[in-house]
Amino acid sequence: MIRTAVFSSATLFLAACGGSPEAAEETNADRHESGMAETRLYQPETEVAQGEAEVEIRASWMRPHPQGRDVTSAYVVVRLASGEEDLLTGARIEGAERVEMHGHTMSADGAMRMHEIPPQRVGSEGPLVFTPGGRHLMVFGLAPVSEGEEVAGTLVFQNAGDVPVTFAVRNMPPGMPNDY
Ligand SMILES: [Cu+2]
Repeated sequence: MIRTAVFSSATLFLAACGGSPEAAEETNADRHESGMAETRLYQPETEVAQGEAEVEIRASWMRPHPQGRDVTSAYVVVRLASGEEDLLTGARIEGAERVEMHGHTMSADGAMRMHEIPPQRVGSEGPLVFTPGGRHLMVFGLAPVSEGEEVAGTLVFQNAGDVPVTFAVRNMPPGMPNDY
């Protein structure tokens, strides 16, 4: 029994992280749950020092809406360009009702679920990555977008303030590693 459980967990994890075009973000969009026993894969609530900071935004893109849905996901990579550290506190997207920062966790039974995550730190140790199967921006109430369009938005940082971002609508992630 134990072997079976471990195997299914590993399979689910790979499925969620394998860059499948039908990423779990969209198909599970209605299944936001919280308060369950889970493995925490993302930074907990954190605080960063007040100060000057500049950030660099790369690889910002958004998936076309799944047919008949008004929820989609967007991704971005944030690097600290100067300063000690910063905190991404939220995001806005033009025309969207709201944007939430989400992550996935694996529950005790091996199921991957997504949930809202707290503000995320970016420091000099490496980029803060939003990517399929991991952190993502959940975009609610935006009129459907299609491959090739661009959508304007804003990332909100504690130290760097409001930083404009353009999300390219595309089915596949931008190439790696150059875009990161
Ligand atoms: Cu989500």
